[in-house]
Amino acid sequence: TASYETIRVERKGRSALITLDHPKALNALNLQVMDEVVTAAEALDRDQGTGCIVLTGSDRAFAAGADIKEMRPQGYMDMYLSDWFSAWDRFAQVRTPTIAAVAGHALGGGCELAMMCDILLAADTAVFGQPEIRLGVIPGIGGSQRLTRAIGKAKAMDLCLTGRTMDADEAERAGLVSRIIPAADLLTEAVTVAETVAAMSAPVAMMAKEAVNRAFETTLTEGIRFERRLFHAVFATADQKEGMTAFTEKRPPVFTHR
Ligand code: CO8
Repeated sequence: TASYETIRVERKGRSALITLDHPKALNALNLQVMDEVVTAAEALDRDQGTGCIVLTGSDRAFAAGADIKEMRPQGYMDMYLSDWFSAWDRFAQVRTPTIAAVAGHALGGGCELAMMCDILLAADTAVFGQPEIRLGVIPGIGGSQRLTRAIGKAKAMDLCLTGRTMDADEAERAGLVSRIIPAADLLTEAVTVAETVAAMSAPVAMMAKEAVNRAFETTLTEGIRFERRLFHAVFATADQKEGMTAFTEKRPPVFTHR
């Protein structure tokens, strides 16, 4: 596998773990981190042996935002011509299901990166926020859009305009995270969830992900039509036959992932 300087990549059966490992700046997301995370995630996505990807940070920080020191001297033309941070869109385009396992700070770009993942698991130590306004800027990796879709206008405005943070409990109540896990168990639990997802039919899991994500892009009528087309399509898979046969034979299914 490729060698990375700011992340670690491990395989565990059909699931994979990407750990942000840039502790000096609390995993601040600079251009190198972006490049490495996107490269690693796309490589795992291309590998049909990968059924789920977990993205995590350290106990102290998932990521404390985009790298402020790297951004500080940039001008508009630098940002515009390099299309600063646009490569993160490629992480969001990964078709394999992704899980963010968040402990500690998930601020600014860190919160935005966690929100790009399909399942967001929070340690009880997790802290979320879009504090960019305190730096004289606004969210730039999708925060104003994904946070608003996830938790609604009231809290999204509150967080983006005051820069205040919210703890794991508030994040769960608001619907940003699906589960809160004691910090000591976060990674074990995240890997268990990943293994559960990775044991499903890979194409069917991709279709489920695609169908849910469509809800954010389209009308209800079109979304339901999209879902129905995919639903019909799963009947072309060996895994549909296996799943339904295993049920009637009262045994666990063994998916071949196609
Ligand atoms: N960027 C660069 N360095 C950082 C960042 C960051 N986002 N966050 C922390 N660090 C560094 C600190 O500077 C410090 O370095 P040093 O030891 O060299 O001084 C080290 O990490 C440890 O941090 P602290 O000493 O501050 O640790 P504390 O535990 O006291 O505080 C906090 C932790 C509360 C997380 C604090 O570090 C903090 O407030 N960090 C900044 C959080 C923030 O504002 N994040 C938003 C960044 S802006 C952003 O994400 C915008 C994205 C949009 C860009 C769009 C472009 C198109």
